Amino acid sequence: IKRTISFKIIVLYLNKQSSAFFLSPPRIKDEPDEDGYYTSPKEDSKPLKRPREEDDKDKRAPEGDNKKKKQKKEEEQKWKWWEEERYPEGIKWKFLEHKGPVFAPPYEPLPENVKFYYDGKVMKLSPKAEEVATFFAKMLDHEYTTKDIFRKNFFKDWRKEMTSEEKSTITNLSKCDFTQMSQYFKAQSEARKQMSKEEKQKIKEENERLLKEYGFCIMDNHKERIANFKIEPPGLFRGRGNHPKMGMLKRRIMPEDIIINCSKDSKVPPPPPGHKWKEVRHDNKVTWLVSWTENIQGSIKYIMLNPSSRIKGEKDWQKYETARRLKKCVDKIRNQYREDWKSKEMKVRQRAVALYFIDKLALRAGNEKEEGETADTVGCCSLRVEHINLHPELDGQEYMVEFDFLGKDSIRYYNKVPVEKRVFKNLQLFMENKQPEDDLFDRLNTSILNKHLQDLMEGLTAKVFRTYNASITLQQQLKELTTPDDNIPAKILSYNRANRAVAILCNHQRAPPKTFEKSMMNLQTKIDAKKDQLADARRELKSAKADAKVRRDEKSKKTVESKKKAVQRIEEQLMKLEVQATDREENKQIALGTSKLNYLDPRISVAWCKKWGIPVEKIYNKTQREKFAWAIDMAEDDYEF
Ligand SMILES: *[C@@H]1O[C@H](CO)[C@@H](O)[C@H](O)[C@H]1NC(C)=O
Ligand SMILES: *[C@@H]1O[C@H](CO)[C@@H](O)[C@H](O)[C@H]1NC(C)=O
Ligand SMILES: *[C@@H]1O[C@H](CO)[C@@H](O)[C@H](O)[C@H]1NC(C)=O
Ligand SMILES: *[C@@H]1O[C@H](CO)[C@@H](O)[C@H](O)[C@H]1NC(C)=O
Ligand SMILES: CC(=O)N[C@H]1CO[C@H](CO)[C@@H](O)[C@@H]1O
Repeated sequence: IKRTISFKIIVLYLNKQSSAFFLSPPRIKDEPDEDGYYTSPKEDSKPLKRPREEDDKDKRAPEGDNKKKKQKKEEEQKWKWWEEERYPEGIKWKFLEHKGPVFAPPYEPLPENVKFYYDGKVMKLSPKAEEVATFFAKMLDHEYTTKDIFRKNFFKDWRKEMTSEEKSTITNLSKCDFTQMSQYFKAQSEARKQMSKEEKQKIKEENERLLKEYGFCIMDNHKERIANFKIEPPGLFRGRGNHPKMGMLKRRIMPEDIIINCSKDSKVPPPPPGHKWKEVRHDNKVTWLVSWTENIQGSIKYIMLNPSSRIKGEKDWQKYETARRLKKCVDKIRNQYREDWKSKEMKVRQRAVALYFIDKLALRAGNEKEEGETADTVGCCSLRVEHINLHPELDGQEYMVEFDFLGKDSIRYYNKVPVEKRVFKNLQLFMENKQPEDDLFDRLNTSILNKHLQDLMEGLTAKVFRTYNASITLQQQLKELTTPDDNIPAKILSYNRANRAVAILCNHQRAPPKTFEKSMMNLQTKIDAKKDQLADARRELKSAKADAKVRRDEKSKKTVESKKKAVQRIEEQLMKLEVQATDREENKQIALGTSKLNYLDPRISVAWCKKWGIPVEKIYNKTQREKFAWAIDMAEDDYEF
């Protein structure tokens, strides 16, 4: 496909703030690739700082290797923002143009034959009441709809949408019969699964059209992918655990709720016909394009750029640079908190013990609850006396602390760790004369701790300790576990083991996937088949050898050689499958994704790949490669975190 760019109008304009000239974004006539991604055409980016040798090589490449060439071209066309100069602190962009959000499709009333019954009698609901009823009907099989809080909240909000007549009739949720509605939606979802190829294609094309129109913005001179340009449809709020607001109506978001952020000189997206935006602002100190306030928690929601964008990538990169700065001063910080364990001030002692936990156990600071999370989850500062048990001796070790509490996302943290004597004594002191539900660190809160961290190092938070420890642990583990003579599958197993060591450290557990047993069984079937195949191949080799002994001619020698190769090939395949099985078994209850995406400096992994000749595709999937494009391009094989 030849990519054509028609520069319809190229306007130079003066950017007053920086007194620099910028090219206004050219109109790009371009098709997205198979996955709906646009790549920035070469002409669209500033000249690269260091010309890359590969460019010349590519030009000399022989004809015919078209696929490879095309791939190479696309690679080149990706914008290497990391080779460009950064904007001054605080400035996020100079030009921003986008199309605004995609709203949820309007409500489609139910067909006439789908009936709702109240107290055994058919009742035709008004459109608004019907819409909210369908939200409940869609969840009918879920245990949520049996919970009292959920039902109470739903019923209260549903009644607000009813006409006064409906309100006076429908007074008891238990008398409402949503069965037909529920069956109708089940049939619809079944029908979607049975859709013909053509219908599926049509939906795919519509999604691609939306992505093409709304999924990208122009930020400065580049087309960048937007992460979440579709606004969530209305429905019933669930929340985690036993959220007190579960069942409440999550309103439909209208253009009148929407604040648009874009640059003054851009084409402001028009609101849908007959509507107005709440506000249009031009604030280049923020990175969001669209925001609104949701009605359940009153929190602000944003539409932002994809992780592959410059803005997100720079932030990610910076995060790892901060963690590397911690590496340089962590010894000093550790010496300091050790001193503070002896402080005369209780507040200082508590702070020092909390810091020790954050450093040693990668605990969160606390109060880092997910939006709307009201479950009883705690972090370091909010630990209560009931969350720890002190054992002067346990499992043959001295000064053991046993932790048991619910952390972020209600994931249980359970750990038994030996601590230093002074920490143990301090904990005994903090717990004296306290009730189980009292705060362990009563002189401490998250803001005090965070302030202290800032004083120790600029940009330091509890999370930086996590990032630092996760990354340094990965680097150490990779050094320890990689055996130079191993083949690629064995090396990848080592990589995954290193990654698992980190995930365990960060407490990233998961329930074994539902499909686990089945996929393990499938793999075992494959292994058994491979073993049979190997036995056959070995038998054939043996008889070929015997044959060759008798005949002693070239032909039978060749046969022996080829049989030998076949045995080797099957042995390798078998080994690969067995490694895969080991990997999967060890991974049963560990979620690698979170640490891979959020805590591990990707340059460590990339350097490891480069050093051992492992294709980076083996450790990062497409999404991850896009997010870490900066690291994949930058990190050399000798990168040290
Ligand atoms: C609501 O209806 C259910 C089922 O008919 C009944 O058991 C319950 O007593 C009713 N509640 C009230 C408050 O009328
Ligand atoms: C990382 O955390 C582990 C687990 O607590 C700890 O044993 C280790 O010392 C830490 N490593 C570094 C370098 O901070
Ligand atoms: C934390 O404690 C300090 C000092 O006691 C207090 O001023 C501050 O308001 C507290 N912050 C929070 C979030 O509780
Ligand atoms: C890549 O892995 C992440 C988990 O880290 C997953 O959420 C995502 O769907 C995967 N993407 C692709 C394209 O497989
Ligand atoms: C939703 C919202 O108002 N977000 C931000 C918009 O930008 C201003 C600064 O101009 C911030 O203060 C708001 O938080």
